Amino acid sequence: MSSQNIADKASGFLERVNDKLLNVVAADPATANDKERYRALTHVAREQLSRRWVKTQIEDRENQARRIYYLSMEFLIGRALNNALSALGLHEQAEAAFSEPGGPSLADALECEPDAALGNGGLGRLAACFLDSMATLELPSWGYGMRYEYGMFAQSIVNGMQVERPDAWLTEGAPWEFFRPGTVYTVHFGGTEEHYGEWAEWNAAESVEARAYDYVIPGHGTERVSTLRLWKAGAPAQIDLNAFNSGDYGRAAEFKNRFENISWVLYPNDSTAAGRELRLRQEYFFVSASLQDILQNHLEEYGNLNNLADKVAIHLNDTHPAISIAELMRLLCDEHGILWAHAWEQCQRIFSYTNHTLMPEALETWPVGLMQYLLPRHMRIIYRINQEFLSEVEQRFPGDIELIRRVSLIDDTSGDANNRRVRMANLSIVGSHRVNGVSKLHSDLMVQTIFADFARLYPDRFDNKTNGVTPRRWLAQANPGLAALLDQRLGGPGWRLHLDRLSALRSAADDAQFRSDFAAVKRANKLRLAEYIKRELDITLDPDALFDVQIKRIHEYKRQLLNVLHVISHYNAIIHGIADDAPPRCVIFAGKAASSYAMAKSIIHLIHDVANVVNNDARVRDRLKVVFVPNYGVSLAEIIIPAANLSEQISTAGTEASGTGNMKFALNGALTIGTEDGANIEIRDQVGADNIFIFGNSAAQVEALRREGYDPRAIYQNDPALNETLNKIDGGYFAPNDRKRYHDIFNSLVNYGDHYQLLADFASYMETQQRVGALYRSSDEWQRKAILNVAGMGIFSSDRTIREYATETWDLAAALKPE
Ligand code: T68
Repeated sequence: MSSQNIADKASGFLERVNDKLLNVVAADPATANDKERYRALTHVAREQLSRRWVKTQIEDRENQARRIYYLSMEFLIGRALNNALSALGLHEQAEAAFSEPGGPSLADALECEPDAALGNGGLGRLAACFLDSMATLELPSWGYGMRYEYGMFAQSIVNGMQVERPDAWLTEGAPWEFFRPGTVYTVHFGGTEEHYGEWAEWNAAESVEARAYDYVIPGHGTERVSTLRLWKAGAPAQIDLNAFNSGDYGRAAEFKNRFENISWVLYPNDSTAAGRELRLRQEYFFVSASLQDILQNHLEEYGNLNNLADKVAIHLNDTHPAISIAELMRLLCDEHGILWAHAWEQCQRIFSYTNHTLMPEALETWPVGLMQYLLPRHMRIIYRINQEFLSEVEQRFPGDIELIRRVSLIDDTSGDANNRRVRMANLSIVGSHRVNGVSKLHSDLMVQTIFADFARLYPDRFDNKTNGVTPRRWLAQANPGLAALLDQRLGGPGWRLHLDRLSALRSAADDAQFRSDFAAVKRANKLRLAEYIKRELDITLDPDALFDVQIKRIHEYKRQLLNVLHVISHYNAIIHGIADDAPPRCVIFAGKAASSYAMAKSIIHLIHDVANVVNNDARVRDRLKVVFVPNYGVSLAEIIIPAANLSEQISTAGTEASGTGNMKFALNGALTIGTEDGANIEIRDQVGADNIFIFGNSAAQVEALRREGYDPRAIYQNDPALNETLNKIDGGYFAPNDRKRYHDIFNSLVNYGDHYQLLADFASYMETQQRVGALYRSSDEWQRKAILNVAGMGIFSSDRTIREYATETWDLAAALKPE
């Protein structure tokens, strides 16, 4: 665009913002503050998105489009405004409109938006990246989820310890929402069911209203948009008027809360099943509302449900929405009079399911008693599905009682009839036509371990869909410096929609000028992060130091503790004068621990105690700094990732299903130090083994050690560096006033079996970190490898992942335009 053209557009844009300030926000454009400007900007974008939304809906109806409905308890969206401006092609003019020196800036307005943190971690963020890609690829697509009043808790650190605060993200209004007053469904709980042959009647004890709130998801490079429909729970309109009329407002309020609490708060557990009644209520609530909505729209369009499976694909993001399978059967049979066999056939054609973890504690099961009490009709439906399924198994494998026990939808292995549980993964597999894992390794292990029996029964049902991330948010928006450099080098902005074009960068790795430009971008990003850390934590970082970053949920399997062991050993080496060749290093952590996860919280505490000692030891000077950045979330990741030199992906091999942070870092030119786990392996395949630091035992070796027995104490005793490090932790070196503070951590490693095998990988990790340091010193070689990492990341676009789902899982190939 010519500069005159931009100036014209900028002044037109400013007029629109000022108009919204005056007419919607009720603020004087001359004196408006950043928050008001943020709201006005939102309204400018919202208006255009709203028009696009209406047009998209009309098109889809006219075309009688087959649609994909993505059901997820979590959507970790982050902020929306910057993304909306980019998608609408308004970003440049918005920046120009607020470019007057000393005047308000676009960046300051953008900062006013709270993150929509309706998710825990990778699973929720993946759902958000998928929405972006589905819209961008112009798939007729809807996301369905929960409109939590409180999202992922906000994390503060007090005396080195995590403190959780509620995330009241809606208190200042929700300018993005489109409330749909006409879209309300009733969701029932409890009561009894009665049977009449093929049909049954459910006499529920309670009813809750589900009210729809829509978020428009803009596609990039297209005028089509998608919808994320979130449900809020409300008391039925006829609230307990008796209590109200008699002035007993306390009772009336209690009554109201009993209904509304369903959508109050996101459960902050990742990787463990919550197991609470309220959680099951949440799951059923959002599933029932979503399926009712899907059926109602289908009926409006076609007048009957005969072609439902031709027009509707529903994806289950993990088992959290798995009760969908029973609910769809209930709706089809009981509410719409369809015969069981036909309904079941449609069901299996409609559903598909993604598994995100192999860890047994995350596999969802519900007590039969609870299910019976809350969802009696569904329990009966699950029994019938199970009966038919097991009789098929019995026919194919006569007499294999153990097989029947293992694959049954009901777990009664405890021997106690009161302890029977519904296995939601088994229900999901039986009710779906496709089941996938999220990286090659994970999908292989999935069919070899947790789902081995099902893979034998239904070999064609299982496949792999390696995760991806949206390059719009994770490169174009988070790293404008690198984006501009890529635009130059790759001949325009097309890589945003065709990420495989990054491969053309391979030749740029050998171009000294490009290497130096690339390094300058990284340095500017590091300065930006250093300024943030100075402002928030008053810690000074040297922008030329190696920025070594591990940001993700705090979990034992992710092994932040292994990183800490390296930090302490490196600190020891500095003090002993045997690390003089190592470059200055800043080790940066961020992440939240589930509120009830004591070990994870202790690891956060330890990081702070270690930081305190290391950062204040005069002998260390600037050669090592340790930082824990509080309140990790999408927006913080957008600042940290572009500034990283080294990406820590060090989970015990076989435990991290995929990882997506690993992709974001490499895409932004960080080198990875990682295990042979999840998508790390596929990243190595793409960037080349010379350009990534892989260390430690493979999944097979980890498994062999578990089987054959493993002696962490011997490793502790025989490795002097490790010995010194662990003794410091155990001896109270980092907690002089509370010397026993980390005794449990020490014990978990040395005396209680070291379940995640940190000590087994320690030596290999240390040696590899030394090679990292040495390479960082030869700066040019480092830059070359960093560029080759970016060049190799083409296939990790979530556009590629969604194309695979569309063709192999959702039968939506016809809706895809050629690449
Ligand atoms: C993550 N899972 C995987 N779970 O850990 C990660 N769990 O390897 C993978 O890349 C990512 O999913 C996307 O596939 C999670 O994030 C949860 O957040 C979660 C939430 C509730 C209950 C269980």
